[in-house]
Amino acid sequence: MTDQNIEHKVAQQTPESATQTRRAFLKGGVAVAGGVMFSQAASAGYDPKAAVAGYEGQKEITDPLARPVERNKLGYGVRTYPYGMPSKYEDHVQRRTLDWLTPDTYASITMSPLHQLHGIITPNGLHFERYHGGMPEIDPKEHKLVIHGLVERPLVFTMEDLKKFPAVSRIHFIECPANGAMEWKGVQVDSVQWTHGMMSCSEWTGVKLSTLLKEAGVDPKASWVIPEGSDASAMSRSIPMEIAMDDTIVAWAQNGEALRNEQGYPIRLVPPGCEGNMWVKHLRRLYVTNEPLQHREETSKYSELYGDGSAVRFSWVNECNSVITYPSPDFKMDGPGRYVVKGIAYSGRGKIKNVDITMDGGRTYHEATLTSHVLDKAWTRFEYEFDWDGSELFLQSRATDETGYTQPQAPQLREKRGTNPVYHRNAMVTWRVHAWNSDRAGVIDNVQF
Ligand SMILES: Nc1nc2c(c(=O)[nH]1)N[C@H]1C(S)=C(S)[C@@H](COP(=O)(O)O)O[C@H]1N2
Ligand SMILES: [Mo]
Repeated sequence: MTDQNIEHKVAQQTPESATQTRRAFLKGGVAVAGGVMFSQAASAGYDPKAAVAGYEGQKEITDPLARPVERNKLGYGVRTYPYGMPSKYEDHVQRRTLDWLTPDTYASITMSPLHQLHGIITPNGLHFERYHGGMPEIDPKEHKLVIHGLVERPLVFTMEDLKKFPAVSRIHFIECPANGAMEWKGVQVDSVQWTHGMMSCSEWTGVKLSTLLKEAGVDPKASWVIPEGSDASAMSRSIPMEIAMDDTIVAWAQNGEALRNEQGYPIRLVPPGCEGNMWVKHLRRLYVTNEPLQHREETSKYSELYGDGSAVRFSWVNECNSVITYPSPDFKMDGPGRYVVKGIAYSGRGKIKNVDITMDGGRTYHEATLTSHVLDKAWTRFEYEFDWDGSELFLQSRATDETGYTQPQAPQLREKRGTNPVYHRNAMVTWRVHAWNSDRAGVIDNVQF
């Protein structure tokens, strides 16, 4: 039996609907980009000699089985680069900053390119970054962590001491509660990197804070732990003892290597599910006390004003949220056909239970498939397949977490919070896909109801 016969047989056995689905996915790529089909020779069977001959006579390779150009010379000796970097063809994938967001370059907010990420782990070089007073560079040999205040035994740990304790490795997202803050009053930005890029997700390795606190012996009167960083901002927050004693980690590693400097080398606090500002970097001390911080910084910065004039002094947990990363405003639809909606869902209160997709701005919903591990307080990937008929869409995702909480529509959240808050904007965002027959065919905009 020749190869052609086999192909013929397979085609006959494949149900019509399955073949159509497969073709529909590729339609855009092959037809629009003028993709190359197998030549007669190639599909009849692979002949290496013919392929080489074909290559040598040609400037442009049209035969996908032709000998690759790379085979004509030796490659690089990889040992020249003891620390690997992404392919040079990926250098458009970068974390980025909006210059007008901070008054100077010491205060910085650099956001993760969510529309270019895959899976649930953020590569260390693409982790978002937030500093209030510039990044220090700390020698781990000199660095010490102090636990003091209401404890039986105040303790000082070197990095070596810390690493002698039993460690845990956990995958958790970190989100600045100001993620999305630019969008309270209306649409301001046109990329998911700007609407949601103040978050990332990593595997963090370190010792549980409860292990260290037990070592120091916490006074039963103590109800707060106040961490402080070594950098110019002396970053600190009031952390309730329950959070400190629960799943909080003092981490020295991120995705298998030492913390990046931007992430708080040599140690940072990791209080899973909590606001990014509690994840104190370059951690130098933990003050155990029965009173929360009194200084103006915390109450003026992190307290929340509500629309009705009331205020919440403390908030710790980031609510359930989600966003569609594809299709999103960095992309353009390439004609009617089959598409896969892709996105990220997460909750500071536990696991994601389900994600629903709407194409008509919330009139009808369809359940998405969760396509990654579903972990506690971690990014969870979802996908939803659909056939685009070319009509206008209002795409949104709506996540529900294991507590049963569902993220709100923007008007619902605005009713509760007004339009002046900064933090905890977890409303659904809307990507408007312009109709294929309109003058902005397939363009995708960030819009709001
Ligand atoms: N020492 C120190 N820790 C800090 C900060 C800081 O400026 N200094 N910024 C906080 C804020 S506001 C956020 S959102 C997170 C950001 O963590 P990342 O830079 O690792 O993404 O770090 C927190 N920890
Ligand atoms: Mo933050």
